[in-house]
Amino acid sequence: MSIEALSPAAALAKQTMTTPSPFDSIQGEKLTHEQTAYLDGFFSGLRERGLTFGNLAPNPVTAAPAISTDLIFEERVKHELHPLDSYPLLLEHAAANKAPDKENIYRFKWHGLFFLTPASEKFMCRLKIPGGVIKSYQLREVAKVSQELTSGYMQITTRANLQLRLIEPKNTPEFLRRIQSVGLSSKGAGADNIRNITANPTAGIDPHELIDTLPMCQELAQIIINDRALHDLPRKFNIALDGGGVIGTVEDTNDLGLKAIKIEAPIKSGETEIPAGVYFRMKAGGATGHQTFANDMGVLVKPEEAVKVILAATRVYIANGNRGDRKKARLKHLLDKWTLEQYRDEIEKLLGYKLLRAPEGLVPPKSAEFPHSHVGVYAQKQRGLNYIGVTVPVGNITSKQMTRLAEISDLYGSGEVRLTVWQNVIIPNVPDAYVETVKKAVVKLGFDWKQSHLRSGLIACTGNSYCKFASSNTKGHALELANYLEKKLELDQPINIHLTGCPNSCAQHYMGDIGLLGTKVKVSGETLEGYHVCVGGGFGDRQAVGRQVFSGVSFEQLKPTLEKMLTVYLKKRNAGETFQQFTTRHDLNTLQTIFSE
Ligand code: SRM
Ligand code: SF4
Repeated sequence: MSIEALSPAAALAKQTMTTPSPFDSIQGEKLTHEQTAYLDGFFSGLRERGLTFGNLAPNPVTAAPAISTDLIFEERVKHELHPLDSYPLLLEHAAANKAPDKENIYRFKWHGLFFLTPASEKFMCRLKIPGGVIKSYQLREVAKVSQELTSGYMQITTRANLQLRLIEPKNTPEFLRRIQSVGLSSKGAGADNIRNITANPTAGIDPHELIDTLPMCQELAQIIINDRALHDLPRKFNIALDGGGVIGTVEDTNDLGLKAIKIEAPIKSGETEIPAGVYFRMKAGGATGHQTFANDMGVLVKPEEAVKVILAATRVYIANGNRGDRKKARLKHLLDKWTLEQYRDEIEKLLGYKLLRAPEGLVPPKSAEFPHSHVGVYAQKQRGLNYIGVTVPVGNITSKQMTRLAEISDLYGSGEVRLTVWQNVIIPNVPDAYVETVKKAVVKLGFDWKQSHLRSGLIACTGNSYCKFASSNTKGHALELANYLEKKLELDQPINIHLTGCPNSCAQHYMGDIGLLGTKVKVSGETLEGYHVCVGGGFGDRQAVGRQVFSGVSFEQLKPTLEKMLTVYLKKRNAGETFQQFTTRHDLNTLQTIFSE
């Protein structure tokens, strides 16, 4: 009879009834109280199943739950202890205020914590802020935490996110507790995880958008944080959702990028009639550091199935991505091996149904004309309300500035701020009557709401102040360049300048009008910080991988080089021609010649 079939009292009696163990010592050693209790329980269990000790056969020899010796470092570390289970280790490190070893450096990235060695024996924490939407109470607490436990300043990242740094090991539990207490998270912000999901920074307020992508973005983020299987990918994975407004998300640089289009009237795709409405085009395999944009998968995804389809596409990657070679592990590499059709078929197998095929010749959605038209004051779809795009120089923001930003958004907006992938911010929901006040407040803060053709699209990765990969001081150089160029020339069109400190391309230099890739340069026997110079990159409708026009230019030399390039462009361009168009219509030799004359 099973215990469940007994009355509660009888079941309790049976559970507590034990069969004493026949042993009181092992190899002459008297058993301890715990050992006796354990063995009593063991023999009671046998009796319960009608067995005696003599009935027991040794366990068949089975293969250990294979931690293959062939596993590469990262996969082995994940198998030995799932990084999401490493919190007790984090507590241990905190208690001793000690630096993690190589394995735990890797595991702690699942908590968003990056150990900054050799730059510093402290942590940087990357948060996750789906869609870049952050509330004033969150800004305030992050600012306070930054002041009390970190360096006192933060960076807005190229995934519309925040990073704080110089957190001592002993402060990591308090840091995490405090950011979590205001509904923020850093779980899965680094390593083999789905990174911060981006959406249009003007989602829900852009008068031109086809669909508000924020609800999808937030639903997706919520599912991910609650699914352990989505925290063990072969490599990093980027997802972006674009609702088709004027301010994009650079979705084509992501592993998965969805962009909304509108089908005005029913349209035939093979035998199927596709009703009019809004759909997403899905692109896959972007990784600009590998000089690859995402490719269109030829399907139309209905908004109501978008989350499901994205999750299926992610799971197919999880199951099939390369876990043996980190350099060939991105979705892009899987798609180099597979066709896009094969990837689509595998996604459909998981979904259990076929996706709508995009009809041949369906015009792809148009992107924003200029990538940084988000800076300035713009009317929202909600009458009488405006969003104000603000340039934050290379994304650096102090805790004082952040607190004031929270205050401005509370006083004159809706207590919300949007972070952008251009390392800037947008203050939404400002009534007409408050626009002038906000403009003044922003300037007083040390930021600018005025569109600057040079500064609004100036992006720089962390650089060598903290990143071990960096060859140069990208953020510092970016600001110096802007100061220099502003004095020398006046642009009448926006030009994006992206500076990355190494080929990892965190600031996506290949998609800048001008892309600068950090390198070391030897000048008269001296090693200096410098850059390779690319031109003509772009994304969306202007999608192009920049071409390297000069290599190894020292930073001091870079200033007059860029001045010359821009001056030549202003002088020699055709009417209305953008810098990208101008550089694209010349071959590299010609560009080198005219830029050096
Ligand atoms: Fe990145 C690694 C900073 C966006 C490609 N990135 C790093 C590390 C963690 C270096 C490290 O492993 O120690 C950098 C931390 C430095 C620090 O202390 O701040 C770092 N990446 C950044 C950020 C902060 C740059 C910024 O200034 O904004 C961006 C954080 C985004 C976020 O909030 O999640 C950042 N990194 C990107 C992007 C752009 C994007 O994701 O949209 C890319 C290129 C696009 C792409 O998908 O490849 C990017 N980071 C990399 C790579 C190369 C990955 C590859 O497949 O080749 C690495 C190295 C790696 O993963 O092994 C890397
Ligand atoms: Fe560091 Fe290189 Fe990324 Fe810059 S591009 S943050 S140097 S990894």
